[in-house]
Amino acid sequence: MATEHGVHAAHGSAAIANHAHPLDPLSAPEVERAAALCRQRHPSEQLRFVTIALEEPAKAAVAAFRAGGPIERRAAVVAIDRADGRVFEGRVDLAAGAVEAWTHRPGVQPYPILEEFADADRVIRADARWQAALRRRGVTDLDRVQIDPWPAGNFGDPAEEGRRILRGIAYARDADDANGYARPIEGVVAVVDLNAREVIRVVDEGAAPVPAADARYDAAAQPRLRDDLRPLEIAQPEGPSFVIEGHRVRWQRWRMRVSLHPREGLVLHEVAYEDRGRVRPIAHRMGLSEMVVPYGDPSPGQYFKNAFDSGELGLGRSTNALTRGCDCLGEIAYLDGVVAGGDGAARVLPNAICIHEEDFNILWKHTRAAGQTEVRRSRRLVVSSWATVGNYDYGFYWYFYEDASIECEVRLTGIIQPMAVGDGPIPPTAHRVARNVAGPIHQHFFCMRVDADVDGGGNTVYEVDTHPLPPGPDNPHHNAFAPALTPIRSEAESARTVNAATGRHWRIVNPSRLNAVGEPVAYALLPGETVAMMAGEEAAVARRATFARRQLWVTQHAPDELYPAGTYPSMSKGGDGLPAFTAANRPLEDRDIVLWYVIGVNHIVRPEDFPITSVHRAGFALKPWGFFDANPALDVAPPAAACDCPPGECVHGHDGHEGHAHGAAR
Ligand SMILES: [Cu+2]
Repeated sequence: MATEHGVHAAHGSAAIANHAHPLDPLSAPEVERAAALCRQRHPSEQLRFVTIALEEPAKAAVAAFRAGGPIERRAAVVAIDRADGRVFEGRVDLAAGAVEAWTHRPGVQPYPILEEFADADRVIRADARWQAALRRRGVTDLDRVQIDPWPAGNFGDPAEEGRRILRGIAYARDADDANGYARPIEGVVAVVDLNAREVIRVVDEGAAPVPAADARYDAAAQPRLRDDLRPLEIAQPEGPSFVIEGHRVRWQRWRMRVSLHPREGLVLHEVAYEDRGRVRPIAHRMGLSEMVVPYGDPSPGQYFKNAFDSGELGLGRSTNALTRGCDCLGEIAYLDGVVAGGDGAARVLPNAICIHEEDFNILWKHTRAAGQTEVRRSRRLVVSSWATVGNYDYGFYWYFYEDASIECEVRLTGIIQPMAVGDGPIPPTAHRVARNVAGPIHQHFFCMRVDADVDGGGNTVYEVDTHPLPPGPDNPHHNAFAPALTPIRSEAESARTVNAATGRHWRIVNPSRLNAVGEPVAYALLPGETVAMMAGEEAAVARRATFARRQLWVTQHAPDELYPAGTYPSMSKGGDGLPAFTAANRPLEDRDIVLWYVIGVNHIVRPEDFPITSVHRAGFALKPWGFFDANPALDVAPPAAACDCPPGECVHGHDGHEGHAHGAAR
């Protein structure tokens, strides 16, 4: 795609070929070539593909490419032979046309493919026990019932051991376009074996009245819509200020690569900032590595709800096609995503990633005296994507600012996971939102993986706590306080918690490079809203999502350590991922290190969350901390467009700018 302003987004292999880079995601032809080669290697009629993704080349190979070396293109494949349920991992050299490895992985369950969801839906609907349980609750229009497949978790049930399990829960609907989550059918859970393609058990306990109200949120269902807003238009008559070449994005001093991973969703690579002609790296790779939503209600229809939306469901493949003017406002460029269907055919996800600029109020300002104001508008580059996973919709946003700071923000909206309740008192683990509908309490955890590369070379993470200093001759007025920096020396020390009382944050320091005041350059990781995991230590989810029991982990970089709950969290017993990575207790000082920061949201459900919940935002920031010698945004130009300051008082640059006529320009 090329807009009239010469901004290019990578659509299809031609654009990729023009800007080929070892970190480009697989193109549609590459996905299909990998699938075809795997089929030759494993010629089963029922071979299905879970993921076909770029096997990211080692950092040394990327550096060699930059120095003029060859480009490597390999696919990492996860496949399941549905004839016998065996899982395979493949490694395909796309240039050589060779399957270099094809490994049977017993005892793991990759996330289901869409065909399996369809199978589960079919066998549940046909099951007489399930039909009877619904009829007992007064649900008779079974064709209209919506069935949501839930990851099974692992609760130690011997009947589920070694099987490929999903739990189907059901919702009554009066129309095909009804709110699918308004009328939960409580206490009926169909347990499906996806390999056997059969319902192995129907849980039927804890019944409650099926809510009657359809709780619609679409515009057509509202009695009256507001009509008191006048148009607000965002115009960039000369086009946006960023340039996209293939997957590379440049905006002012920022440099990065942007792509969609079939499992992780939005991923950024080679994030760097140009400082006086030198491109200084900040992170090799940043993105969401896992998430989990543990529910806190113990009832039979709820206790198992612990969705790992990335590793158990696939965020990339769940990514929305975004719409200009609705999802994204202004001068927008989109990048497509490419994922593999179960049959190995490439599915192009159009408009998967939105890239645009936003005015973001004031960057900096000072008024010396009346009429002597220096003020700069803040402009930010926004890179975002949205995924819908069942009832919830999640936005993943990265903001890049002109003062070299970065913010990561997750946006949560969609519909709460509902629970049907009677008219009497309900337990404290759920909150009533409407007649016979409650929202069980739950938490959302997002583990953001930051493969740090602060100014290149080795980095060290310091924990920074600010404390009062002891009173004494050096502190006679008892007012002194100062930060204390503690290095995180090894992985045994690396599972950290936030601490509001000491204003705790972390600094990623490059000990080999000094700034103008003689201190090592650094970026700080500043926590935002987060919370501890509430599930008890012995809870299945606490063992499987150990990452969410802390807010920061640091590990030494290893190319195969990407997922904090392990590569295959579905039905895992726990222990994979960060607990296993950090058990090696590798040293962390002046090394190639990875930070895993966990955003946590405690969701005590409100009536206002129903029938749809407005966006809630949570995130963290990366801020230069002595990375520069002074504020790097001094050279941001004053507002050029017409401003309203009185004649003679406006000191911010209108030299030569036509149209800046002191309030006369509108
Ligand atoms: Cu929630």
